[in-house]
Formats: sequence, structure tokens, C-alpha cells
Amino acid sequence: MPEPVTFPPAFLWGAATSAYQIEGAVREDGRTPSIWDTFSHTPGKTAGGEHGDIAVDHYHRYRDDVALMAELGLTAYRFSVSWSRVQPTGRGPAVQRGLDFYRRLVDELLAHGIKPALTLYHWDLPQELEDAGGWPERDTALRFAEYAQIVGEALGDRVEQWITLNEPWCSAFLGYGSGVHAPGRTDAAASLKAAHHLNLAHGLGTSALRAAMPARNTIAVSLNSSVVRTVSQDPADLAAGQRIDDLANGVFHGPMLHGVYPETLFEATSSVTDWSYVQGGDLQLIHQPLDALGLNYYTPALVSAAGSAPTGPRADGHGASPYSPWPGAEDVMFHQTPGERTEMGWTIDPTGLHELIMRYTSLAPGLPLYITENGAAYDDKPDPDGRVHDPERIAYLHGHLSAVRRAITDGADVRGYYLWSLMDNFEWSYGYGKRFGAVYVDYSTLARTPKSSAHWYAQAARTGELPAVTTE
Ligand code: PNW
Repeated sequence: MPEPVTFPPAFLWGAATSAYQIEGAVREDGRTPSIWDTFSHTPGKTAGGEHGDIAVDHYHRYRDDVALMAELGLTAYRFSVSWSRVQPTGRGPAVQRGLDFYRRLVDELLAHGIKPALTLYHWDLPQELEDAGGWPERDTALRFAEYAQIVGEALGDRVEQWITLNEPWCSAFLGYGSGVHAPGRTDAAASLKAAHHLNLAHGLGTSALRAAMPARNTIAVSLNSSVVRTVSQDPADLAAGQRIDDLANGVFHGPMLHGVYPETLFEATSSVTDWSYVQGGDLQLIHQPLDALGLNYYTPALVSAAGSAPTGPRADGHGASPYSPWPGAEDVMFHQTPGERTEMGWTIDPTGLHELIMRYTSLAPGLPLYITENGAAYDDKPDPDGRVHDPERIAYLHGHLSAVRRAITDGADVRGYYLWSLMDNFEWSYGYGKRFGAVYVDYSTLARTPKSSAHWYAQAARTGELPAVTTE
């Protein structure tokens, strides 16, 4: 018998979603288009031209969805607010009907004893702000601070856990660099400018939230910090690893946690940008005290210097685009890491999660950590009896939660885990074809059916101990 894997009693057992991926109701109660509405309705941008117009209709079904979360024993739920529901033009006064939806959602969660964790920005910039230049423009960061204040004032009395940005790497480099995410721009210089203004938005937003909310509330950011490995210890490969680490991680955690950009980042990107938009005082504005750090983890990256190892297709799992999301490091080669893969083609490697947690434990000593996303896509299908068996996802969750537990044993302060995702949803440029949910969604009826992994996770949440991995 393997040792039981048990968690501290206060550990949060959560699931995560984001507004555009689940809500639908894109034209209701004053909401206007975000960059994801525009992008998904642009031919050729998403698989099969799929979009979030209806998504899984959570905007109308939130009560049932919260009831389902309660049935599954979740103790926390991470969701995001759609900016253009709250501020349709991205500026000016708030739309009360938009805020009311989130008030009702939060009250429903609290009534079921589920702790809400609110993400302010999960990639859905109001289109009007993109039309004014988007994240490469400094003004977008100022607009974000105003939006943060509005939401903080409206919901700060009932939501304790706040997250400013979700995965700014994706917003900056997939949105403005490789163009596989909205707004679909392919401009290396603009992507670095976007990264700086996202950092500034985080800092200004954090200050605005502090001023708008009760002091007991906690503020964090969710980074999809990559675990970057190199094919060898050769100096050229190590240098390639350093460049990718700077662009994936240091560009965000440097300013946010330590108030500095890595020197090596400035050097490696000097042919792309002169960083002149980093104004005096910006780094202090970005470097705000945080109460926690959210880490999203799916798979590690394996890189080498150009030409030092067998060449092949780019295997960084960031979608097909002739444009690189790595400004100044376009020549670095990405390799498929060995091992089994999920439906996204992402290698399953729980050791990477342990490594990531330990790294941030030493980078930010004393800062509580949350795994704000982790999960896997599989090609789930209901059996003739209507049940959905997903043993691969159970094994994935078991492996990764065990890695979290090992990190806690090794001294990391991990306070909770949010499975990505509560239910199947709109997987961005992949459309509805990639199912990450613990709950299956039938896209013709929108009926929800918990998969066997949801029952497995429910038992873990109820007992604080991981059930054995079965073949169910
Ligand atoms: C995250 N990459 O997206 C997001 O926060 C979720 O909204 C998304 O559904 C989930 O992970 C699964 O993909 C990512 O290319 C998208 O490295 C792309 C990458 C990483 C995360």
C-alpha cells in the first residue's frame, strides 16, 4: 500500500474558470465586445470559427453551477470578471447590472460555503481600449487601475481573495507577439511594451484595490511561470535557457516581486526594443507588497541553443504561428519533453510542478502560494449509460497533487489548489474541441455531468486525502 497523501485541514480545494470561456450572454445587460469577441469572430482565428457567444451559458446557469460545486465538495472557486460587462467602453462609470451578476454569483458561493477568488483580468480587454492601442499603450494600465477600483469597491465587502491578472505572459506574447490569442497582433516590440504595461497595470491595480477594500482582503497575481529545462549543461544551451526564463518568468516576477527587470532581459532584447517606455518610478509602482502568489502550471519547457540538438518543429505548445512569442529569442529551439502527453500535446510531468513551487518558495520567501490552475485536456466521451470515465485525468490530478504535497513537506507554503477547469469550456483558439473540465458539458444541450475525476476530486476535498487511482 502506498502512503496516504494527506493535506492540511485549511488547504483549499478549488476549481477555476474564466469569464469569456464560460459565461456567454455576450450582449446582455450592457456588455460590449472584448478583444476575444472580435478575435473569435474573425475568420481563421479559432478552430472551426468557434466563439464564446453562448459558451456554456454560465451567465444564466450560475445557480445550478454553484450547486454542482457544492455537491462536489469544493471549498473555493476562482472565476474572472468580464471588464466590458462592468465598464463597456473600458472607462468611465460602471454598469450596475454587470456588477450585479458578480454580486449574485458571489452571494451564491458564500451561501454554499465556497470561498470566491476573483480574477480581474483573464484576457478579455474591452475592444474600445484595444482600438485606442491596447496593452502596448500606457493608458491601458491606468484604465485597469480605475476598473480595479470599481470592482474593489463593489465586491470588496464579500470577496476576500483577489487576483489582478491571469497569465500576463499569454496576454503580451500570444496576444501581441505570435498572434494566436486576441488581439492577434504580431509585433515583437509591441509584445514587450505590452508586458511592461501589464506589469504596471498589476502594480497600479494592486494599489487601487488596497485603497478600495477592507484590509483583510488578500491580493495576488497568477503567473504561468514556466519551468525551463535545457537539453544539456553546455554554455550555449544554458544561455538559451536563461533567455527563455527571462521572457517567460523574470519579465513579470522581476518587477512584481523584486522591483527590477533582469539585466539579461535588457541585453537579449536590445535589438527589438530600447525599453524607453519604462518611466522613472514605474518599477516602484509595479513592486507592490502582495499577500500571495498564484502559479498556473501545465507542462515544463525543454530548450536548446539553435542547432545544438536535432532540429524539428517547434514544440513549445503555443499553437501554430509563423511568429514567435519569444522576442529576441526566436532562434532558441523548443523540444518535446519525453513522456505521455495530454490532448493538448503537453507532456505530463508533475516533477515540474514541484520544481516550480520550490523555485518560488526561494524567490519569494514567506509569500503564501496557490496553484491557481492545473489540469489536463482529454478526449472525454460519455458511455452509453451516460457516465463519463476519465481515468487519465484522475492520474494527472493524483500526480500533480502529490507533487504539491511533496513541496509542502519540503517547506513550501502552498495554501490551495484550483483545478483547471470546473467544466468543459471554450479553450481559446482551440475552440470547444479541448475538454479540460472535471464536469462534462454536452454542447448540444449544455447539460453538465460530473466525470469520474470530479467524483475523485470531491472525495479528496471531503477527506483531505487523495483517493487511490482507479481505472474507473
Ligand atoms: C491557461 N501556453 O492558458 C489559461 O489561464 C486558461 O484560460 C486556459 O484555458 C488553460 O490555461 C488551458 O490552456 C494557457 O501556450 C494557454 O503556454 C496557453 C499557454 C499557457 C496557458
